[in-house]
Amino acid sequence: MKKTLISLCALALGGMSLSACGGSEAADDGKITMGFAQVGAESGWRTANTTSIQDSAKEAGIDLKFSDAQQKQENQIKSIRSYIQQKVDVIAFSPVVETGWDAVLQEAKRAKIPVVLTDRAVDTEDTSLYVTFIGSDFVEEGEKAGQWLVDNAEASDVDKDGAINVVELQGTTGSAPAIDRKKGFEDVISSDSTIKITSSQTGDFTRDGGKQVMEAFLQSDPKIDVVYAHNDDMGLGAIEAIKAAGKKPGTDIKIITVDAVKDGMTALAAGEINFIVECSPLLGPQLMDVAEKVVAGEEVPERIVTEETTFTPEQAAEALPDRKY
Ligand code: GZL
Ligand code: ZN
Repeated sequence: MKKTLISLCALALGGMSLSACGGSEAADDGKITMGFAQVGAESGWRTANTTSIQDSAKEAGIDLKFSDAQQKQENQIKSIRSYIQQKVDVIAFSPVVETGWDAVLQEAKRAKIPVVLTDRAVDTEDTSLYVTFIGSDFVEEGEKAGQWLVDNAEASDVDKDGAINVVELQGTTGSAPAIDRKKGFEDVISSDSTIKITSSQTGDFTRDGGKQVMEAFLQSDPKIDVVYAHNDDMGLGAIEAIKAAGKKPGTDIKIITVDAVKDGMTALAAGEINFIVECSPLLGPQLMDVAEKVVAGEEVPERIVTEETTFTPEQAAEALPDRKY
């Protein structure tokens, strides 16, 4: 289903400049003004995502207003409200959690400002509240992680007790990636009864969070075979905790993560991580392309899925030299 929110508005104005149609008064020079409400700067992935958005806006000649919510939903809502006040041409954001957005998105709709979701989705009945969602399929990312473990089960039972005990470092509670990466992983490993998730807790997508939770797991769970971390940063924190406990990450305890940012890929190439599922942060170019189309009243698909792959240690060593982030 195509969405042409702005085209109806443009038609109603008979081709008058969009600025009279909820567009920005700030940039009457025909430049598009975008308000972007970012989650925070919690991980290597997030900072690469921010760079991609800022660089792409510059490239496209789009006037970008940018805010960092320090991973707090109320800060993102405040930013979106301020963009509505400023009458920007288009609002884009990565919802830190899936729920609690309907009110502010209704306000944007009433102000006739189109909203583009990037990276993470919202859980709402009313899909007229946003024009499109550009981002990865997180369930598929979890499935890819689970499939690697099913395919490498034997070698992953490092204590050879016939049971593969997995501890899970979850992303931010209530976020789409945390919910969906868990779901995809569990769906796939349920096909192998020897694989069990024995402990699971959120590390909030941060390195420190992963380290602290892993320290607790190591104290309470002597038979850990595998760590499944919802992002590289928590996996890297877990590596610090595993080393401090006198164990070899990647050998005594296998590690699977998601993202494939430079630090994660470096640990993978060194054999401290065993498998990484890529989640591309480079959403900037597609976001700017969609913004131009939406403001011009052109149709855009309601879902744009990011292309991404997976990496073994050998593939990481090969890919590292020309990784952009
Ligand atoms: C995924 C993104 C997640 C990354 C984390 O698209 O929302 O948030 O996997 C980041 O590294 O913190
Ligand atoms: Zn075991």
